[in-house]
This record gives sequence, structure tokens and C-alpha cells, in this order.
Amino acid sequence: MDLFWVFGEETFTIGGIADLDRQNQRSLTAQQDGGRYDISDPQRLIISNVTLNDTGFYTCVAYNTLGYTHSHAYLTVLEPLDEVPVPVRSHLRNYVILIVVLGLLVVMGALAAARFYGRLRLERREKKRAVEKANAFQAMTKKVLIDHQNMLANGTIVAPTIRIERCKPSKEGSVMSGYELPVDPLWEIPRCRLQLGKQLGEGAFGRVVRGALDNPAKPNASIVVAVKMLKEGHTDAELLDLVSEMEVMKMIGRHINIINLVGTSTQDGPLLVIVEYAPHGNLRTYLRERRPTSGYERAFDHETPSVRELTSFSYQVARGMEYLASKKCIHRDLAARNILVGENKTLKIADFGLARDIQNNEYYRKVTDGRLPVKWMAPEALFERLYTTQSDVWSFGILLWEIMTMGGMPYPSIPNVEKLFSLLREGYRMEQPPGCPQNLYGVMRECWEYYPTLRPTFTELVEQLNTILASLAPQEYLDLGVPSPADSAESSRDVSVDSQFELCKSTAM
Ligand code: ACK
Repeated sequence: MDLFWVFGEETFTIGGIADLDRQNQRSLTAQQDGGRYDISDPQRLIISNVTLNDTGFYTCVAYNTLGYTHSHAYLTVLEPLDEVPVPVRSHLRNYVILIVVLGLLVVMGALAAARFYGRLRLERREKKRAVEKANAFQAMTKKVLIDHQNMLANGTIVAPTIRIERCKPSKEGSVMSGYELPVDPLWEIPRCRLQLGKQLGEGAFGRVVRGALDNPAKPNASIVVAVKMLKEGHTDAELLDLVSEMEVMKMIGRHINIINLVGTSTQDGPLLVIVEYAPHGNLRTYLRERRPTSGYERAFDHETPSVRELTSFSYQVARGMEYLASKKCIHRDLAARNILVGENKTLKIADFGLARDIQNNEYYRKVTDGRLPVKWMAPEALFERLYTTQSDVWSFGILLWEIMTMGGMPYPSIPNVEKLFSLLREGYRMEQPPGCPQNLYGVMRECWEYYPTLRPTFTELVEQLNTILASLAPQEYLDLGVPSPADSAESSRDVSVDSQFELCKSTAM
């Protein structure tokens, strides 16, 4: 079978190839029109350089000896578009610019994203560090550091230098109390050996409770002790004061007439300072409860102490003070309220290790039981804040007066503190208490010499009181058995003194 291509009318009639021209149709050959027709593959017609004249029907005719058949298609050639020819170089430049701009955009985007993620990461890291820091800070304890080096300044015991540093807890127990105290193996008592009991008293920041301390050597024989501790919500300064008191007590050592340190519990909980227990409370209350009364009945079922016993009390306090003075310890608040009465009427000086703020004007205020500490203060302590063992001697004289009046209030008839100051300067001193032996009153007066060097030392006081003690008959009592005019005047004076305290309070504030 042969094929040939025809261009022309749509209808193709049988007439043979010779009739083509007549029918306005022409057969296409490869040589025509400068070889525009490519029919190297007779089943496919390829026309190059097409023009509008090429529009029309194209018929493909197949024939053999038996006959022929055909098929046609219409070619539409469109007008060329009115395009402004764009030079190739300009295209290229546009591409380059586009690529550069896109590249720049990509780089800038990448940079912005990198910066954003960088900042995000930094913020996260800072937040994490802050949380870690806060956690670490919370887990920190306050380490109490004690420096004993400067405890003896100018020949006087001063509280050790104690400071607090924040640090990582080195023991689990320290986290419980918030503080880490150094262990002193000589004094440390495990908490499990101590059972706390009823409260004996409390101040603004601390409290004292009774306790029972097990004796490991004798399982069923515990000893009664007093335990000093801080109240909840105390400040660092208050803790340092208690640590300082504990250290001073350790340094001072033992004497029968002072409240001795028994031990300390510094680990695995709040600081406990364990001291000897004095079952009969403070000397002032003790004496007041044993004042002779008018009737046959006693207000409290207590025996009134004899003059000899009272002198023995004075002697014991002088012994205790002599010991403290020998240890270069200045008490600064020697008064009957700070003397405790132990077993067998043994007197014990308490609170000698207290850190006292002598610069503080609170000193001019009355204390909890309504007394003004200034009434026990030597003139130089009062006017110049100069505290020495000799100013303690002055206070001892006032304490003697308290003893010989069975817990009386000093300067009962003086209306206010200002008046007391001027009277002391003028040389006024309290009178001899009723029933007080003359030689004992003489000791008081020596203690109240204006110039500290003229006052006796505690060693001299011990000697003098010992001599007086030896001279006294055992059963001699103060002449207070029947209320004397002086005694009733005393009690009424006490009332006036109380109202006078209110006056003092307003002037002190
Ligand atoms: O004056 P007081 O009866 O005796 O009340 C106070 C209270 O605790 C607060 O200080 C009493 N007190 C202090 N230490 C002791 C102690 N070692 N033995 C008995 N009572 C004490 C004090």
C-alpha cells in the first residue's frame, strides 16, 4: 500500500491523481516550496515555516491495486502576535536580579529566623538558670560562723564574733532549721535524749521550757533541765544573740552560784541551749512570796527566811559575781529578778551571757514585771553607758537592798527617772531597810559610792558578807513579822511606783 498527501478542498473525489489539479487540490511532495514538507515518514506530514497560505485541509490518501481510502485534517494558521521583541540579554539580567533578590530575601529570612530562635533559646536558658538559682537559693541554709578569737577584749569577756553566711546545706538536718551551726562535741547533746515539758516563761523572741534529759549511764534517771530556745519567726540577729549567750556560758565554765550550761543541741533542728533548772524561780518572787504576813496564816505556805538566810543569799550572789568577775564577765543587769533559786536554797545568777544592747534607749523602759532597769544602774552606766565590774557592784548594792526588803521596789518614793538622776548626782541613797543589820546596810552604802574605784570588789564583798554571816544567829528574822508602818507604806508606795512607771514610760518613748 502507498500513501500520499493532498492539500486543497475538503471533499476528495475519486478521479485519480491526475484529476487533482482540476479539483483545486494539489499533491504534496518533499521537493515543493523549497522542501518545506517533510514526508520522510509518509504517515506523518511535517510543515516548516508555516504561513497563512498554509491554512486549509490536508488529506492523506492510501491506495493499492484494489482501491484507495483517505482521511483529512484542517490546519488553521494564526496571525503572529504584536509582541515587542525582548532582547535575550535583558531577560538574563532580570533573571539575575530576581535570583539575587530572592537570594537576599532567603538570606535575610534565615538571619531573622536565626536571631529569633537565638533569642528564644537565650530567654529559655536564662529562665532555666533563674529557676535553678531560685531553687538553689531556697535549698541554701544559713551557716553560722563563730570566731572565738576576740572574746577577750580590754580584759573583758565580750561575745564572740558570730556571723551568718548563706551556703549549700552540707547536712540534711540543717535544711530543717534553716541554719547550720558548728558542732561542739564537748557540749553537743542529741535531741533524742531531751524531752521538752511545760513553758517556764517567755520573752519577746525566746522562751524557756522545762525539760527532762536522759542519762545514758542510768536509763531511768533523767535530770530536770531548763531549755532556752527561740520563738518561731525570730530574726537572724536573735539567733546570733542566743548563739553568743551559749558561747559565753561555755567560756565562763562552772560555778555553784551561776546557772551552768548543761549542753546544747545544735544539729538537726532549732538551737536548744540546755541549762541547769532552778525549781524555785526568781529571787524577787521567791522573797515576796515569803514575806511575813499580819495574821497567823501565811499567804503562801512558805517559811520566811531568817536574816542569816538573807545574808547567805547575798553572800552566794557575791560568790557568783566574784567568779564571773574573775572570768572578766560583766553582767550589766544584776537584779533579784535575774537570780534564780535552786535546790537547797542555792542561789544562781542567770542571764550573765546575754548580749545586751547597751546603746539602746529601751533600757529606760520598764521590763515585763513593771520595773525600770535604770534603778539598778550605776551613775556612770546611766550617764556615760560605762559598764564595768564596778558598775555591777553598784547593782549588787541594789540587789542587797531588794533582799533585805524581801523583794521590795527600789527608790519607792522617787516620782520619776529624771528625779532619780538628779538625786543620785546630789548623793541621795536609799535608807536602811527595816530589820536590816547596820553592817549589811554599810555594805550597801559602800556599793553605792559615786566613784567606781571607791566601791568594794566582789572579792571584798564575799569576805565582808562571810564575816557578817558568821556573826549572825541562825534564827534571827527581819522585823517584818507584824506589818509595820514602813511595811504598809512600802506596799502603798509600790502602787505609787507603778503609776510612776507609766510616767517613766511616756518620758522614755
Ligand atoms: O522569773 P522566772 O520565774 O524564772 O521566769 C523566767 C522565765 O523562765 C523566762 O526567763 C524562768 N527561767 C529561766 N531560766 C530558768 C532556769 N534555769 N530554771 C528555772 N526557771 C528558769 C525564769
